[in-house]
Amino acid sequence: MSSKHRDGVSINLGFVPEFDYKSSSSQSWTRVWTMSWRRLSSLQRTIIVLFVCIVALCFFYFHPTFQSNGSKSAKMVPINVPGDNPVNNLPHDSVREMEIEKAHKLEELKEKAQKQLENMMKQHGVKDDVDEDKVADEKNKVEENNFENTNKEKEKDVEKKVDMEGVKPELEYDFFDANRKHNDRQKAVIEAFKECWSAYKKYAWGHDEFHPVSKKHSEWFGVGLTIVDNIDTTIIMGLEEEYEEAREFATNGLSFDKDKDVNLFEITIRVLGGLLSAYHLTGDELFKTRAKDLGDRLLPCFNSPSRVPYSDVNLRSGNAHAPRWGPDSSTSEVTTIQIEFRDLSRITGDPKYKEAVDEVYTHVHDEPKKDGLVPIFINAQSGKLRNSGTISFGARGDSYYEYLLKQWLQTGKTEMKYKNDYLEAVQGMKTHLVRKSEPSKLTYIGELLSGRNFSPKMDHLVCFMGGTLALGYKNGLPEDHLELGKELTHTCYQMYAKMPTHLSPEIVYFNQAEGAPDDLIVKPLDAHNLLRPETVESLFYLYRITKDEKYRDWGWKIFLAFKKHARIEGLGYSSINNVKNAGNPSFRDKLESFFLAETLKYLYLLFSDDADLLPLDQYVFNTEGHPLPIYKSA
Ligand code: DMJ
Repeated sequence: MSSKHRDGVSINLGFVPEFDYKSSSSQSWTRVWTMSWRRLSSLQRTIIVLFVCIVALCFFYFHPTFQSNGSKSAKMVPINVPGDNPVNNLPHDSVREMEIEKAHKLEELKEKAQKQLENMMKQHGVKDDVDEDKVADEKNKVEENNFENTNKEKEKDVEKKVDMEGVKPELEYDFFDANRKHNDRQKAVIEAFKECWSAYKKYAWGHDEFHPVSKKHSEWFGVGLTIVDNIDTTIIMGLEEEYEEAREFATNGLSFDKDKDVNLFEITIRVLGGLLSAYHLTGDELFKTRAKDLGDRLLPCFNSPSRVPYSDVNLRSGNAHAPRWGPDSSTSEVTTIQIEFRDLSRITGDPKYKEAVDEVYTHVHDEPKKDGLVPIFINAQSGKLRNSGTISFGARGDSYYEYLLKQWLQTGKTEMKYKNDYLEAVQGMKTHLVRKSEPSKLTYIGELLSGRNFSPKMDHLVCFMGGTLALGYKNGLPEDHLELGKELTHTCYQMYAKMPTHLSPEIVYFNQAEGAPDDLIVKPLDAHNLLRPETVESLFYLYRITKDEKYRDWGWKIFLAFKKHARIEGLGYSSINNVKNAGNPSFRDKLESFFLAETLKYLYLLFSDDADLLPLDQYVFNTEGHPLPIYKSA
């Protein structure tokens, strides 16, 4: 059987004509036809059969023998006007009954033919595109659909992009605008940055760290750390020449294909964070590509039995392991990579980075805690927090708390689990760790040794918390957070002001005994200063949030103290050994990359009068001072 339909008309003959070659008068003619027929493809055969059928049908239909009134009145028979009922459209004349019957028959034939055609096409694997018009129609339709779909996809992409990247303030701010104004304090900070940069460039370019006294360099990760950690600093300060140098290094000098064990946390916050920030501030795909390459090389850290990451990984082999000094990872380290990995997922569209760090967060979230407070060690094998570990807002604990708040902010305040954990931790901190010193009643955050015994020790690292509390308040958390943030920042400033150099030691102990002459006790081994940023970071937040000028003045005094005691003319800045000895603080011969990436950056931002420069409702700074966009959702 064969049929063909065109323009909605289907005709069926009820049989498939057979070529009766055996009874043919000419055997050779038959053979030729048979062979020719066999050589045809299924499609060709189908078309021929259809053609024959339609000719036959026309013959039956239009031949006078088959006409009711002897005329070619077939035109009176409604033939499949789509959507019409043929019976309703018949003429009212004497042949109506016959016409009706014929119409019904034709309808039946049409349906039958249609089914047969479909079956046949299925059999031959032919789609109903044998009709060229239909093919063209279908093609147009497909193209139209594709066009529409592509547009829809594009629209979706735009939506996705907006959703993925959140607001895009970076594109609205021209960092290299020649008309950007800098006040005197900002100019002084820029000068300090440029001095460090040019000395590093001269003596250590492409190496991780610079030693300004010996004019030597050293490697940590082997990735030009000081450059990558500071691409965004050059952008934010509007230093186009330095930015171009950094970009050139990122283009031609930077490689992560290194047989080097790196610390997951450190390289994430400094290098991955630096690249992500550079990408957001410039939109330059190069930084995204580099960030993705690094992110991929760090992922093996998460292949631990508990999914809590190992602390270290070899960049080339992907071999991940616990630190050399012990079986545990630091709690703050495994919980201070989430902002960067989430951002990497957003910009690449690949959820694997976010998923890896989310799992870690969820795991730590589910672990038992002391009123929201965590011990500073966690085992990557078992995933257990070490309960006998110290509880601290300083080394190895600090940024766990910082990233609870900042993840809530980064996700557009949509993920309440972060906020709730943060609120619980602040409450736990107030209950167990916040005390006042004697005699001046300075508010500070101590530690719980072995998770139990209070120690009045506070690392300079803890000084981030004043700013974090203020940032929480700015985002709707209770006002007493701001008050506590102010008190803590005042204490941190006193850690500078009370020292002969006006620079803070690395660690202080607060006096608890009534009647003692001084609030601060500094042990000889804790008297060094690494040019750390936490206090000026808090000053930056507190100034932005309260607009109280005293925070700028404190920041300026700190900057001047750095300049006086940590500067080596023409070579930039070095960490120092003894903040208690103003006559001879002695250089440690090291420029930490965070001095430029955080300390100077936060000072520059603290002194800035430009309200459009990195607004806090559009950017969240990672723990290394790299601004990343706030999204509208998780
Ligand atoms: C930086 O790398 C980061 O601020 C980190 O959170 C703590 N240590 C240094 C600065 O002190």
